[in-house]
Amino acid sequence: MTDLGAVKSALRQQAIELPSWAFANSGTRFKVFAQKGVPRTPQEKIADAAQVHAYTGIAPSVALHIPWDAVEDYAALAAYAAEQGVRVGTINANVFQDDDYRLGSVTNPDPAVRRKAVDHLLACVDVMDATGSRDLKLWFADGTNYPGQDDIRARQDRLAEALVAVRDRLAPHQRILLEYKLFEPAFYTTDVPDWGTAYAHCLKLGEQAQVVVDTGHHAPGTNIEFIVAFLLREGKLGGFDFNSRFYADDDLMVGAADPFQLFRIMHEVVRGGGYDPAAGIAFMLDQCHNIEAKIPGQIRSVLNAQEATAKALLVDTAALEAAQRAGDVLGANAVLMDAYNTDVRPLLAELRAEDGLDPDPMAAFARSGYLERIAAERVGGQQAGWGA
Ligand code: LRH
Ligand code: MN
Ligand code: MN
Repeated sequence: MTDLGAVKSALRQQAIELPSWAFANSGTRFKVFAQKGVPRTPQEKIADAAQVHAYTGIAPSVALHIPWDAVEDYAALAAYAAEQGVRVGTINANVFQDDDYRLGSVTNPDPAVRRKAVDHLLACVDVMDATGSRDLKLWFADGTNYPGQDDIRARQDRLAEALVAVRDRLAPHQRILLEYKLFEPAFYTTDVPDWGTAYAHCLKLGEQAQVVVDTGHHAPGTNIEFIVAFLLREGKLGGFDFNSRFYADDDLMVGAADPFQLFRIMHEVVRGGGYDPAAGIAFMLDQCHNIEAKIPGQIRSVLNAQEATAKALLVDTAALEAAQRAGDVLGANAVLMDAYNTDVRPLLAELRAEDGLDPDPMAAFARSGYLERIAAERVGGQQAGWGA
């Protein structure tokens, strides 16, 4: 039997970080569908993210992407976030949207381009100092498109050199979160294609470097929960970029494509002690809403993540371990499936009501009129990301 009171208090500790770029227009390489009222400034993105927190109660921070979210005064931006009831979280360094990076950023064969990329990473640490952020998330679009295009080994050397320079600039409480991705935009080699490569670099960098698992960045069929269990056990899991995929890096709403996979991942997180805030795991969303409304899309994702977490917390650990020890294959599987098949929506509605939130965040936000208000007030939205 699981203690429902303990499950509720664990759920109250949950903190999911929202990506600023989810609130602005983004799309595929074919079309960016503009939406009315999209944020024109980093401040407006933060204001929208604050809405998600206001209705869910579990999304207290916003990740920035620099220079998409460039401002003059980052301390002032952090103060603005606080006024809105949220805080600035992870700083994502963008070294993929400049013509100079055609052949890569930190692994580029040209030392001048590498210097420019590293300088930007170091500038992002300055931003962290101003915002009070703990984590610098590094994803490199670097790679090659054709066999022979560049030296695979030399590119690893250049990557390692850049990472050391960044690590040496970190304050003791700050971390590098290194994100891997199988392919895209590079189609032959990618310089950080998988968790093994990220792990090997982080191991050399030491305690201040950990791996980020973006759930859309693997080959089809990859067992992501195994990677999570392994990295947690090694103390090298830094965080997640949650999103859903059917095919490649689709960036769909969390829990939309495969809620069972999300549950299995959260089960391994709980099992490995990663749900304890002391473990320092950053639970971030990384998605783009191409056709659906952005703020409700983020609310839906947060709620899906919360449901998967509730189910993971409901697993009857004692019964599961007993069945596993007894070699009871069907019994062990049944314990896990019992938790997954529990409808946790009434429990979560009750939790929200107890905490003074509306039990139905989607409906409450829709009723609030916020979307209509920003559509009227904000004219001329900006594009974040791929189309920018
Ligand atoms: C790369 C990625 C990475 C970027 C974000 C915009 O596909 O997942 O996290 O920062 O998308
Ligand atoms: Mn990502
Ligand atoms: Mn991605």
